[in-house]
Amino acid sequence: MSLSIGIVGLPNAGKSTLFNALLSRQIANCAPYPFCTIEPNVGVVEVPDLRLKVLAEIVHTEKIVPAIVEFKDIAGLVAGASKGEGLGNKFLSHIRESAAIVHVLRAFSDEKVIREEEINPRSDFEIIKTELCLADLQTLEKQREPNPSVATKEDRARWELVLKLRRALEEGVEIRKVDLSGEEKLLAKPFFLLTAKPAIFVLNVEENQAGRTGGEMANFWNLSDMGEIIPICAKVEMELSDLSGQERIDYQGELGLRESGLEKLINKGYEVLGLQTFLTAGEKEVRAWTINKGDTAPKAAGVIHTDFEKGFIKAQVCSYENFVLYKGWRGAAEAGKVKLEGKEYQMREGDVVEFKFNI
Ligand SMILES: Nc1nc2c(ncn2[C@@H]2O[C@H](COP(=O)(O)OP(=O)(O)O)[C@@H](O)[C@H]2O)c(=O)[nH]1
Ligand SMILES: [Mg+2]
Repeated sequence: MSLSIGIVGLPNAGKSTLFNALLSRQIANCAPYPFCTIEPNVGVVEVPDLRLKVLAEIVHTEKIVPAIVEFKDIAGLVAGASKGEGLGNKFLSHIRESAAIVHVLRAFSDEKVIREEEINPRSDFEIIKTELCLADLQTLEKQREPNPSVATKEDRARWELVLKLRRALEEGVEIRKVDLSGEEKLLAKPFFLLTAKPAIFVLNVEENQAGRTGGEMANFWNLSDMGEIIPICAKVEMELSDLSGQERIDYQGELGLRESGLEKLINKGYEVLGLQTFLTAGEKEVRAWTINKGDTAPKAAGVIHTDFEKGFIKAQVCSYENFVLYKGWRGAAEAGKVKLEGKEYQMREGDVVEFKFNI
């Protein structure tokens, strides 16, 4: 399952600074994560989840394995990039491989960090958006009208969709903002459109604005219509990542930061990927597993081990809340809060699960 989030933005927006701050949280040992690939521009970080510690206390284990997300530092997006300017089209394939996009928008002024025009995150985003829309248009312009004498109903629906998406892009509307039916979404999937991907906006703000809310900063820069805005001072995050324990807490306090910007970003990133978590809690370890929303119990079992999916019999399921309230499997079972679910069961966020299988 691809959990990768691409970091994009104009040069000197602070992408690499933010990425390096994330890297300081990179998990050193990838062994428990079968999907994990570490490359120079990829940072694999754990998703902070307070539930895991609570579960670990209940089942008396020391070992906690959180869910992970990957961030990728993608350089090379400049005006004209879709036509081959700068690093050309290379960045496109990196974005295409990402499941979601973080846009880093510069809102700090620092004369040491070169920039020709006045600071303007809105117009910076417009430049990026234009390039991504143009790249998507190029993709769709490769599609050809089906021959009416042999076209199936689906072929015709796909062509109608291509025309609809092209119209949107020509007006500068990203595909993620276009109203699509479930069927249209399925038809659009194989085009791997860049502007269809979920997006989050990191506003790289001045040091003294790091504690401001997303709403305040979005109002200030006129970005309210864009989506989720996370104000982060990348430089501060970089400094914070060099500190440990109490020093970090003290410095965060001085800056008026309740939560580190990185934590907000990681959690938000995980959320926009459209994923959900289920939990396992045994003596060996407590662990968060990542599945797609709507996945069934056998699918979830398959994330742990492919054999578990094939040999799936039942899932013993308890909600996280009940598991905590009744202090573990036995108490929850006595209270009638543990259910045996079959193949059709759709997993819910925070289910604590034990799979019964036959291999
Ligand atoms: N003052 C200030 N400088 C920053 C901040 N974030 C990044 N920089 C500086 O801006 C320059 C470009 O940052 P970098 O992360 O390399 O940008 P990238 O081109 O988007 O990867 C570097 O000199 C950073 O130290 C920030 O929040 N405040
Ligand atoms: Mg960079």
